[in-house]
Amino acid sequence: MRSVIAVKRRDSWEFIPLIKSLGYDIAQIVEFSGEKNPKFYIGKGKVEEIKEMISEDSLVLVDAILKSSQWFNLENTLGVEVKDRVGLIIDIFADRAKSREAMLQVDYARLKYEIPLIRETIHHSRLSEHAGWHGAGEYEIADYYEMIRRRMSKIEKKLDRIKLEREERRKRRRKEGFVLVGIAGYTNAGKSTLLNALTSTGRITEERMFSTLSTKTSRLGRERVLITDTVGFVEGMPPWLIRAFEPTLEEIYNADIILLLLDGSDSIDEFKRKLEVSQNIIESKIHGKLIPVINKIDKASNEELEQKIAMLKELPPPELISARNNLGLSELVRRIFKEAELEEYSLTINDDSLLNYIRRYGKIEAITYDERVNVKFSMRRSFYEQLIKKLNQRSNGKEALRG
Ligand SMILES: Nc1nc2c(ncn2[C@@H]2O[C@H](COP(=O)(O)OP(=O)(O)OP(=O)(O)O)[C@@H](O)[C@H]2O)c(=O)[nH]1
Ligand SMILES: [Mg+2]
Repeated sequence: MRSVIAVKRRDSWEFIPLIKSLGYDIAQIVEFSGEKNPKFYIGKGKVEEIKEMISEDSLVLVDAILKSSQWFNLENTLGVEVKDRVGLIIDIFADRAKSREAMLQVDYARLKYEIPLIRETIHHSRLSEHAGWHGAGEYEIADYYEMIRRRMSKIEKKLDRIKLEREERRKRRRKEGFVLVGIAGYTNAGKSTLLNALTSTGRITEERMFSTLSTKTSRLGRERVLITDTVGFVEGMPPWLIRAFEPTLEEIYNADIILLLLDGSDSIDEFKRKLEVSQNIIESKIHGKLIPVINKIDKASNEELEQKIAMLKELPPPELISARNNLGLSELVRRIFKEAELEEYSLTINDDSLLNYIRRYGKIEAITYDERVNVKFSMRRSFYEQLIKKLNQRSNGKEALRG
């Protein structure tokens, strides 16, 4: 086990749980406040302090997004491996990646992360100031750099293909009358728990960050509603890292309805910060309707909840739920139906092909037969309008008795 020195921003509580979620033991914690020194990011005194602590196998994790020159200067001065917040997040993703797509995305992110660091190393090894990238010489590094570029473009192609497949699938599902719902939210908000509660699938949920990396889509009972759970958000993901996960996030961007899940048990400040981070990621990207959902209301006082609701005033009214305790879920489902214009209808028909249409694009709630067929069903409004058109074409409207 590596001995980890966590160099943490004084006001951040999230960095330590992120490190622990990788199973690392933290040997030392050093605190800093803000960017102090352009050369190292942290102040020179802090660098000296850390130097005193390190042993040969130390890993120094810095709670910042470092410039490649700062990363280089830190590694060079400390003589051990240094990673910043982005490097740490990529390690966590790598640890969790299970599906082929997630693994490709993580590989891509890691290469993208390493490129500027390697470039920096090449630059310095030309000036012969540094032993090279992980001990390699200048030419080896240049070869490695080339190899990385080639690998990245290969992965890009594969990811593009997956993206296309996803697009096709979404199109197909919409054509079949499905409403696509995406659950978006900060890591650990309870997204997978909500998907499980709504669709009774066995999604892994854990009290740790980033238990989910790949997407999972499940059907809401027998309804024409598909719900997708995906990777959570975290502060300090640079735009290129978010882009690496784009095919996954597109399930949210392109959903008809986006549930923005918020953790109601967070402190007011945390709630606000996570709301801002999540909104920044989805803002201007989503096309569908947004429903804010405050989860874990079992762990929040009414007074605090009111303050949190007030923070959402620019957004549509929120639903309050506890995914784990099954609170507020039927109201949430009703709201999804409403936003999706999934409505209940009753019709009397005497044409099999119309009944097949209803079966195919809607959900039959009840059906009785006398001379004709009386059917109660739910369906998206646009599909219902198509149905009425067909019905009128067939019977000049005489047979239609709307309920
Ligand atoms: N008290 C309480 N805990 C909840 C509730 N919903 C979820 N949790 C807990 O919150 C933790 C995280 O839940 P997940 O469903 O894994 O969260 P997630 O958003 O999928 O997290 P990532 O996949 O890591 O992004 C788990 O320990 C859940 O049991 C709730 O309504 N109340
Ligand atoms: Mg999850």
